[in-house]
Amino acid sequence: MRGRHFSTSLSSSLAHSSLYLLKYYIGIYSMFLSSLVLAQATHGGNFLDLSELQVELSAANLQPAQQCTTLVEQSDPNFSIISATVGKPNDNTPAICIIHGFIKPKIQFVLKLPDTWNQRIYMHGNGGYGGQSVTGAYGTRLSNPALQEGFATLFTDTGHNRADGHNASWAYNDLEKEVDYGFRAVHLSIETAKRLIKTYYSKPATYSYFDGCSGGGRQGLVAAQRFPDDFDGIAVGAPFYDLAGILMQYWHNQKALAVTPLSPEKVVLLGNIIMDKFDDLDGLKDGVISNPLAIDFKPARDLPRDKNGQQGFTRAELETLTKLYSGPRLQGNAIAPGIVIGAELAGKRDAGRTADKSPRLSPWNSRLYPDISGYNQQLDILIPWLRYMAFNNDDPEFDWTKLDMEKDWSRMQPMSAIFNADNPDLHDYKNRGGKLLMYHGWSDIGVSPIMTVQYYEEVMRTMGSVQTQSFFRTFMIPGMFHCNGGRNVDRFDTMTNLINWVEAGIMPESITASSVENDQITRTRPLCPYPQVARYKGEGDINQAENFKCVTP
Ligand SMILES: [Ca+2]
Repeated sequence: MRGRHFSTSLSSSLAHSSLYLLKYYIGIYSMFLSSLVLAQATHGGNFLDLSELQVELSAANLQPAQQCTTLVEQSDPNFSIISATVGKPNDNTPAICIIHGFIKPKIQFVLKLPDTWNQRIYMHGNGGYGGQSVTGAYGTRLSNPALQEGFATLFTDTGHNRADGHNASWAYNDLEKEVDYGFRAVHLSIETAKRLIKTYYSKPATYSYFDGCSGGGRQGLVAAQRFPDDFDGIAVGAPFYDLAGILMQYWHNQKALAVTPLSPEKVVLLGNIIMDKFDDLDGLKDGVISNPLAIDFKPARDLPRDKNGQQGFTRAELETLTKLYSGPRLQGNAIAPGIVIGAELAGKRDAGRTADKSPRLSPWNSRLYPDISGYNQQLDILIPWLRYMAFNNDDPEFDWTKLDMEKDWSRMQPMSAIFNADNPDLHDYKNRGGKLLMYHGWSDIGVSPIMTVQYYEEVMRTMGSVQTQSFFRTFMIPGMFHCNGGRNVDRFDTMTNLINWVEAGIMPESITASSVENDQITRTRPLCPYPQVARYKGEGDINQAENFKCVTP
């Protein structure tokens, strides 16, 4: 089962890469790039470790109680069924009923109902600013593994179509779309789906699950905070949960780099010095900094000075680096953390831009500073947000270099109430029996892993750490980039662990993750529930999870 699933997803991702490459050459790359980067917002591995599942999914198998096509009669003043058709996505999936639904004002969803249904729902989230087509490859690819196991699957476009305009221009003077993207589309889609499911099978779903990374991680936290009844289990990856905070970090980074840029070679020098100095502080020199929070790094103190910048760093470069690692401040207070240490060097595999022909020296390339084609992900995400989403009054001409933090930070707060998912009070979700499994790569330059830890700490302060860990666990992945890729392991099955937790009461004490290259597993490591970290036992193969144990640092 493992081999079958893996090769299916691998070949489909290869097909995607070639398609994207082709589009790159026909010159629409700026639009496609943002969709590529954001479309990768998922980690690899869901439903790959089903052999470890402690419940038999198919034991609950149920057949439909009525004809698929009759579901078009289900429309009411709030929603409409555009179509209900029978289909079979591929050889591995059961025959399904595909419902294309519409909710006012502009929300679309696709609900897929298998002929042999395991009485569960699986909903996948959206990367970035949402807007992925409900009939497109993105939602299909992410839903198929669950469909194969008999889940009903659900995907929404979040109330707008990203093809209507580059990145966030759909949000121009459009509060309805902003609210739908913010929290309304996922909620109304799952509510409507539950109703349709009850009609189709004459029985409500026993369990519903949400799974998303990046923008999808934000949606998962929104569900737990605002709509605790929507899902029994939620997998949250690298949550983009505080837009203003994260994007002010981007702004701060880009301002510093605009004054004094760093060459790719200089970032490699930086990464090598950091690894030489700090790699073994976690007990193992393996090219991975396991706990960035334990590192005391001060560029001006720890890096070599060189007036000419050949063997070391100029004063101006050190100033830029100090800014990058310390983050934006307002009147002396941090409003977001700095970039994380340990994310300077490229990994064996990199989930960044495949269209980039330049050597991938560092994950900063194309994310923090422009790549060979001039693409800079942080500006690509920051600029449309400032123009169309950050303020009550949109200004399509807003110049990011003219932002005035003293004046503009407070102006961002009303819109943050729509998009943010930072409420640490999860009592309602806990009390209804919900389980939350969060993960984040420690070498994520896109969305700050430090902010994820800060949110989790805030929940523990609010609800008590023992209480929190009984329903909400966070797994930090050393060396992993944004949602996947990186210098260490990045393949793990959150869904199997989540289902075991929700349905069999088995709390995830650790999750075995692996690194896969050319279809071969080259490394396994345990992921540990925060604040625990995986520590090498001192002997045995460092590429085998069994030679590590979870300890409290
Ligand atoms: Ca290490």
